[in-house]
This record gives sequence, C-alpha cells and structure tokens, in this order.
Amino acid sequence: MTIPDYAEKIPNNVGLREDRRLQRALESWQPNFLSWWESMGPTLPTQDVYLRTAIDVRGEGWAQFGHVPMIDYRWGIFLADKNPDRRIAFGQHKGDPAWQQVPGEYRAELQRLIVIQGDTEPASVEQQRNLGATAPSLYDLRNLFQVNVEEGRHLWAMVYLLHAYFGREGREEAEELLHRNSGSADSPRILGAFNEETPDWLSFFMFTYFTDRDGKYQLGTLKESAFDPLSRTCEFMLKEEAHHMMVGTTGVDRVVERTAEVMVENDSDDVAALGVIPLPVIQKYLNFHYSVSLDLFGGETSTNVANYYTAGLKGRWLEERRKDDHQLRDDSIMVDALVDGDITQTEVAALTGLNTDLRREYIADCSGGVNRWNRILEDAGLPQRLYLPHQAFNRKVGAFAGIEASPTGQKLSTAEWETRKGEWLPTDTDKTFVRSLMQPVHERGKIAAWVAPPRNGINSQPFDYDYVHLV
Ligand code: BYC
Repeated sequence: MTIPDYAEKIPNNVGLREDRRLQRALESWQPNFLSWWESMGPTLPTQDVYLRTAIDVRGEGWAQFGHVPMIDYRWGIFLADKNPDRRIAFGQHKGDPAWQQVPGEYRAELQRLIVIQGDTEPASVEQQRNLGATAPSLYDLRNLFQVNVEEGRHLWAMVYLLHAYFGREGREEAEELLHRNSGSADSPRILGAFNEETPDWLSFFMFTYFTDRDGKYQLGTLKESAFDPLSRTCEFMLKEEAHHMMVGTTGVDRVVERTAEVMVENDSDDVAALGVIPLPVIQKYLNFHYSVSLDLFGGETSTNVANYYTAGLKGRWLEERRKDDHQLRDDSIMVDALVDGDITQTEVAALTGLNTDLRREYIADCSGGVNRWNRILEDAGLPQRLYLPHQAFNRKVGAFAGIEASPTGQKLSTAEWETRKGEWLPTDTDKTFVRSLMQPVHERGKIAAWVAPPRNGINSQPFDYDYVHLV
C-alpha cells in the first residue's frame, strides 16, 4: 500500500517519486493540461469554489472540502488499494492472477479502451465550459465546477495509465487527448454524444443524468478488467462519479418539481409564459439525451466487445455476481435487431451481445429516474407522465442507425420523420425558449424561478452557503 504523497507537484498514491522518468514525463504533461484547462475549461472567472478534493482513497481522505481557486485544484493520481490476491474473474484467463503489466498481445486493444475513456473526460468539460455564466444558483455553480474538476482528474487517471504502461505511443495519445476538442470540425472527440452541445442547464442536468450514467456503467465494466491498474483506477473514479449522477438526478427532480408547482398553482399545462419549462419540452430533452447516450454502448452486436471480454479486458456489470461460467462460449442472448426491415429481436452468441447486456443494465437504471420524476408529478396531483423513448428512436449507432422510429418504436419513413421529429426532439424554438430562462442567479441564497431549490446543501452546508466567490 503506497502512502499518498500530497506534497508532490502531482499528488498521487502510485509512488511517483520512486519512478523519476514517469514523474518527469507527467510533470511535462502537466503544463499542457493546465493550459488546456485555461483555454477550454470553465469560462466564468471565480476567486474560489467550495470543492471536494481527493487526497487519499480511504476514510475521509477522498473528500476534503474547502474553498479553492480552481486553477490551484490538486488534480491527483489515485488508484484504489491493491488486492495482491486478485484474480481474473472472466474470459479465457479466468482464475489467473490479475495483470500488473500489459500483455503484449492485448496492448493495442487496452490502449484503445483507455483512450476512448480518457477522451470523454475533457470533452465533457469543454461541453460545459460556458454554463457558469447562466447558473441558476451558487449551489448549482459549485456543483458544475465540482463535476468539471473531477472530470479533469479522471483525464489524469487515464493519462497516468497511458504514460506508465504504454511507452511512447501512450505519451502521444496523452497529448492527443488535449488536442481533440468537443464539436471541432477537424479533430472532434471520439464518441458522438461528446460532440453535442450542452448550452443550457436543462441539458446539463440531462447530460449528468443520462451520459454520466453511461460513464458509471462503462467504468463498472473496466473495473472488472484483468489489467489491475485500470481496474483500480476505475474503482476510485466510480466513487467520485456518484456525485455527478446526484447532480443529474436531483437537477431533473428540481426542474420537474418547479414546473409541477406552477402547473398546479395556475391550473394550466401551458406554463412557458410563466417562466418554467413545460413538461413536453422536458420530455424532448430527455428523449435527446437518452437516445444519444444509448449510442454510447456501441452496436447491439459487436465482435470488439466479444474480443474484449474473452481477452479479459472489459467485463460485465457486476461480473462476479453473475451466476454463469463467466466465459459464455456456448451461451446466447436475444438482442434488439432489424430483421427484414422490422424492429424486433434476434438470438446471437452471448459474447457478441455484450453491448446489449450492458445497455439493458443501463436502461433499467434510467427507468429509476423516470419513476422518481413521475412520483413528483403524481404527488402534485398531475396526470402527465414522463417516459423513456423506444431503443430504436433517434439512434445513430447500432442496429437502428439506418432507420427512423417514433418514441413508441413505430418505424417511420424519412419524410414522416422529418415532419414529426420536432414533436419529439428539441426544436430551435424550444432551445431558444430554454436559453431565454437561463438568466444567472449568482446571489447567495437565491435561485432562478424555473428550478426548485435543492433539499440538501453540500457537505451539510445550507443552500445559502457561500459556495462560490466570484471575481
Ligand atoms: N460514437 O463494435 P462497435 C464517461 C465506434 S462515458 C462514435 O459496435 P464497440 C463520461 C466504435 O469505436 C464512458 N463512434 O462498438 C460520461 C467502433 O470503431 P472501431 C466512456 C462509435 O467497440 C460523462 C465502431 O464504431 N467510456 O465516462 O463494441 C462525462 C463499431 O462499434 C460510437 C467508454 O466508452 C459512438 N457512440 O463499443 C464524462 C469505455 N460507438 O473500433 C465521462 C471504452 C461505437 O471499429 N469504450 N463507435 O474504429 C468502449 O468500451 C467501446 O469502445 C464502446 C464501443 C462501448 C464505446
């Protein structure tokens, strides 16, 4: 067990001081990271922010709270404690000791998975960079910045792996992670959802609910990896990820709650003119963020994922709780498919269906959010309900990428889709309306009129705490 070294330039619990070459390499990446943060990170100038900083992975150490100037945030490298007896839980190497080094034959695939994971982290910071200017409260502003600095730390986590285990190619990939940019025409981020805009706070709450939740599930599968340093990194990242999802879950809760309140007070569904977001617009934002996040799981069938699993690089969600042989050579699974042009299911080898397996776990989790938002509507005495659209709706990756479908899973002609898509996805008018509500409230204890205040503050502080000191 390595004692965390917080006095170092790069706080870490990986014994960086004992590996001078690696330390120097990472110290030379650090100024590039900081200049990326300055040019692509949050644009709202602040003096300091009430942030949680990880200084250890155990006890209280992973969550130290205090007012910190954001540029002085200590982005560190922290891996969960090593279990020296850990064994590979699945695939063809099942039962072997977990790997402390990268096996030559899996180097390219592992590097690819780490690069894809690493690419999403700075992408989300870029997507969210202008949101500070329209924050509905200092509490929300602080949460945005917390999410941003931790995504920065998660980038550090992947860059550490690239530098420590993948030689010159790894160092080059680490540079590329700072060169690609969300939405860039020349060098976009790798996965679709990370090139979309997050221009308003409803999008931010939907993103942290749906897209960060993909992060939870992908990290959950990488935590099972036979490559132990990746597993331990992801284990610790997941701990921080929980806060990001809390921001999304309670963010959407609070939007729905406020809309419901105004609907009841005015006995009307037509609440846009009253300064809150109508339920049909919330549904359209939900449809968009859910469908682009479904794409993040890759194709319904994939030989990539079969190979990852067999090699031991990427497992299943809660692999060790599954009651099967953890090799799946003879098993099959029903996956969603387009057969003779019809939206249906088909049976495939379990290994090639593993993206579907993970997507299903994710979908079940997402229903939990919809149920809680519907409870808010029910408790307000309203008959309206939110729902998750069909898996074939608005898909750009996988079995349904080539067709158009309604939120109820009806196949549509292109012409029909073009005519009707504005009923289901945010239109320019919807987006302009939502943006018009995004007037900043940067005054302590105050909140914008389109969202309810949170039930709890951060780290037992009240809602009206001075979470952020602006310049
Ligand atoms: N956009 O075989 P297929 C997070 C590519 S989020 C564009 O079906 P596979 C976070 C695919 O790369 C979690 N391209 O897919 C959240 C492949 O290309 P190649 C991020 C896509 O490989 C919020 C080809 O299409 N982590 O942490 O089975 C804030 C055929 O694909 C997309 C990971 O994703 C797409 N959506 O699975 C901050 C984990 N989907 O290889 C952070 C690492 C697929 O033929 N990544 N393609 O050139 C993976 O496990 C897998 O690469 C994927 C795709 C699940 C993404």
